[in-house]
Amino acid sequence: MAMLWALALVLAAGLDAARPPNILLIFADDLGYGDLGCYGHPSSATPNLDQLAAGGLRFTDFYVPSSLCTPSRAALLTGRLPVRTGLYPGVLGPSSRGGLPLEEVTLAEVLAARGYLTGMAGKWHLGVGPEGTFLPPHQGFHRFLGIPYSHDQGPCQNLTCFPPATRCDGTCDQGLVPVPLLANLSVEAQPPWLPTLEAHYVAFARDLMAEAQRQARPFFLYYASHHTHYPQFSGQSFAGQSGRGPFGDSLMELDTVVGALMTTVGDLGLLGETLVLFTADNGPETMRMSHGGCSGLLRCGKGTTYEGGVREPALAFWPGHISPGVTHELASTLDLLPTLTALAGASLPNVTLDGIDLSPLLLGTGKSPRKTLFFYSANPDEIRGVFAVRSGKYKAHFFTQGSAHSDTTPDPACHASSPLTAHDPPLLFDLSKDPGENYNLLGDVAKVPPEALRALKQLELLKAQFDAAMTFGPSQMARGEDPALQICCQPGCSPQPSCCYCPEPRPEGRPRGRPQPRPKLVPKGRPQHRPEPVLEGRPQPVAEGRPQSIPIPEGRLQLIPEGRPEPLAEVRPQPVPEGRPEPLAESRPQAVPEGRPEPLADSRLEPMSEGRPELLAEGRPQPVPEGRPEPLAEGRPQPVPEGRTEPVAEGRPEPVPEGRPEPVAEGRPEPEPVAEGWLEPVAEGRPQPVPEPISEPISQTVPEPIHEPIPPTVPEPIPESPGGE
Ligand SMILES: [Ca+2]
Ligand SMILES: [Ca+2]
Repeated sequence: MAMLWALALVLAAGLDAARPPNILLIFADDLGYGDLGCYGHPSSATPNLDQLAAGGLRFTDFYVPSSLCTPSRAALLTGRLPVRTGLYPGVLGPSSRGGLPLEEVTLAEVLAARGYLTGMAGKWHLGVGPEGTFLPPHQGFHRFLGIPYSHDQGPCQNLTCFPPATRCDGTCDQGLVPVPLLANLSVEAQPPWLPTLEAHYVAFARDLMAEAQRQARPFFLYYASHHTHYPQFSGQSFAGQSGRGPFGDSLMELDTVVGALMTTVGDLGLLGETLVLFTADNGPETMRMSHGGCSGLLRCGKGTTYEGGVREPALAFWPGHISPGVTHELASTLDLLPTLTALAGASLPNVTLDGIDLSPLLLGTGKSPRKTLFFYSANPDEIRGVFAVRSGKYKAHFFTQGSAHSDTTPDPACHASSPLTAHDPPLLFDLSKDPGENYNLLGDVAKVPPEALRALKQLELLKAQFDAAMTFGPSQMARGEDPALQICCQPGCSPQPSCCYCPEPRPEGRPRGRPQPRPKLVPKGRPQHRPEPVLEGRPQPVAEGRPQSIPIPEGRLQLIPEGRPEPLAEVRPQPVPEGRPEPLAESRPQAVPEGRPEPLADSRLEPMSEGRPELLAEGRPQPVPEGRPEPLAEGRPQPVPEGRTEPVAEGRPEPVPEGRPEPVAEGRPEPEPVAEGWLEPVAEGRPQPVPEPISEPISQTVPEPIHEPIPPTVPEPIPESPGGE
């Protein structure tokens, strides 16, 4: 034991002197506690995540504070409960006026101030606002490529979710513009081609990591995958391949993305210097039945404060620093900001935090300082306060309410038909004996063990104290909606919203086995993107003097200049005054009744520059890099271009209404995520055991169909969506 302590202290001491670790934070969407192979799912294909679990720390009692997208993401990035930051009730939509208040200090801002190169790929869902004021570039992310909300928050019923031609099934939100793919503050496509979306993100991630290494800076990459939120989608390599239907295919692509990211980290020689975290924003949406996730043995799912809604799979991987194992200590996404701040040697924002520094738990120097967890409903109010409290192994439900998201489970308490119910005395469960919350300890008053009565009193006291001390921030959702805030790739076009349609072309069928020419992202005469790297297991070598990643064509704006390291630990996030309402702009356009779209004010959005729309036109223009495609690593059998956004043709005809076919780009092969061999030996001198090489090369994760693959074209009946959460 003494030796272990000494070792841990050496490691901990070494952290201070060493460069701050790179941080790769992978966040899944609507993924349940029971969905991964390493959490017991019998038919999920998640070899890369399972490998992270085998070589890292796997949490059994890791939570999110809210079981919906927007509030959970706000908590992740701020370390503060969503009721403080105003991200309640429900979630933000494409027309929402509100967003994560800019004065909130995000993890990206904390780490950027420490000198990190910060980037985000994927789903934001913390607001768009007028002129994109709430988007990630305004919250500390140097680079952003993603969709600003859920990918079902736009018409998607005519989109292809699985190649070659399987439509997205079920219902999607109606009456809105197609979901846009944004690069920083510019619209890349509306909608993007979903089957290659994650490949775009991986290419973005590779660029970010390589660029950080070139600049000798640590990176913070927040990879917020759309998987496994409804509607499920994937690239061709996974369609019908998982053996678990569309959900499994989507999850399989997510897992391969993890492998591709880890391969990049490994090939850059950064495995020992990179802390990798994986978790998800809320429990499974069981209303999708087999197309949704699985909370395993836990009760209910998304939208509820039962365990299935708020307990998530979570993995922490950092060879040489985090010992492989399983922990039953309590932890929360709220804790990531203080934990990562400590590990990075950065400064905490001067605000009330709900998170706790868990670095002793991660580094093996102590137990989790977290002893309690408080859970609000999807529609919290100050009168009722927290719905449920966990302290140690006991959890009390003072209020419960079902949710449409958790429909179709065998337990009617999960369903939307289960009304808001006060419990006095509360429902009390011993989660160590009964993680499924099946047996209320107070159900039979005559048989209540004294220990449970003591726990009850403690939990009641915790709730009373917590509710009394909590001050809700003003609700951002209460600011309402303004249809004119919907993003449009052709600002000022008419009629809206149907003219806001600049789809990414559909790739042709992917020829296998021979090199394909890389497609141009923009026509001749326009600023050229560097073609994105291939989504394969091996990153391109980082050549000296390599051009900047993510080139931004002329007219694009980069909010934070790159290419120069930021001063370390000088800039401190400003304190956030709490409880200060954000005043509504008086000049805000009035909301328009639904169904009657109002043309966007011309002054709001910049006119498109050469057919490329921008949301914002201020800041600093980014020079066009001298970028040129990097050569693919030798021996790569097949350079796979990326099927990237084709710009909107000028003078494009009026968009076609529903049922219009998606455009086809000739000869545009589809990127195929491949990840292989990312688990390489850690740098010499690392005391930590290194996980065994993965048994199966992930390049072959296009597996043989397990048993009977479900034809992706056979849709299951999907209930109506409550929409966009
Ligand atoms: Ca979610
Ligand atoms: Ca901020």
